[in-house]
Amino acid sequence: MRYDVVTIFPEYLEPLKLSLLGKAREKGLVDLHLHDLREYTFDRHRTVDDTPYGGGAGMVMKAEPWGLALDEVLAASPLKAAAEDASEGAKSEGDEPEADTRPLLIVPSPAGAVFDQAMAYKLAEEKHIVFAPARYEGIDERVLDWAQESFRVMPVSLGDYVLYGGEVAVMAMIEAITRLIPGAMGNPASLEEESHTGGLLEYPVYTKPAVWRDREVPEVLLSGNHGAIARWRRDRQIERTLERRPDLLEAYPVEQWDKKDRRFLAERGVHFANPAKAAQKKAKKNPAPQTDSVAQTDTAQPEAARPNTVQPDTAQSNTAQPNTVQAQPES
Ligand code: 6GU
Repeated sequence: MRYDVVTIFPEYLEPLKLSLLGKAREKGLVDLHLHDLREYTFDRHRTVDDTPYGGGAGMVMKAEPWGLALDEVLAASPLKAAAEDASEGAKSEGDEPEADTRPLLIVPSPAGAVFDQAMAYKLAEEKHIVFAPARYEGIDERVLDWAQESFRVMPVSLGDYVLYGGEVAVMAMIEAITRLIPGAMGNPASLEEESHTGGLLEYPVYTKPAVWRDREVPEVLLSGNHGAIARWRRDRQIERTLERRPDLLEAYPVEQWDKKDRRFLAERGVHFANPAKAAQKKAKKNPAPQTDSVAQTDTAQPEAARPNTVQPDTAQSNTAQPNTVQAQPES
């Protein structure tokens, strides 16, 4: 994976080069190139911003420096060579549909699609990602229009709050993406168990000593009973998710709750509407034919209701639909 970042604060991202990407960089899995936007200005003050046409508060980033910087990044793209090879091959072999060899241009913006683990997994499959973090009120819109000819342009937000600029968002994204590149993690098994991968939050962890400030490690973890430990951890995951992120519980694919999960949730006032039984009940109560009732149940979970599984869809990953779990304690 090659990352390019064009920014007026390259020194901000410098630490990523040194430590954060550590192993992945040593192994040659990632390659980070930082570009100072001011290098693409030619006036004495190295001006990158100007007042907005139409008036209003704040400043807008000028198009010229961005255009020149992105030209240079494009010329160095590893995908460029791939594109040239492909077009030569196509000439001789005929009508193969050409793959999109444009690099991805991520434009951090609070107005973008929200970044999540599913998106990170998808982005980890890319070969070249270019980041264009803006300061001030944003970049002259014509840059983004023009960039679509040569890049797949993707506005991405870190969440529903506003930062001074996109640099911190770029750092967060690079970290989240890099650790998902095959070979980048010391112990890939830890990816399978962590929060947001399986759709539930992670269980709590403990290490030695067994007693610390009068607090004991939960007994089951010392029992050596692997089945009991797995069950205890699963219960803690469900408990935590219910408490902190009920939205995730609702998006969890119903068919993945086992009997013990359901019992655990029922004890906490969370019940599942069994679509088949609900339909039966309804039919008994009201013998008139209900042609559409079955179709409306949740027996057939759409793919889109699984944002946290391993095959995410970058473009539209936030289409989780509530299913039959009601994450509300009974009163
Ligand atoms: Cl990506 N940029 C800025 N400036 N603010 C944000 C953000 C990005 N994500 C959340 N807030």
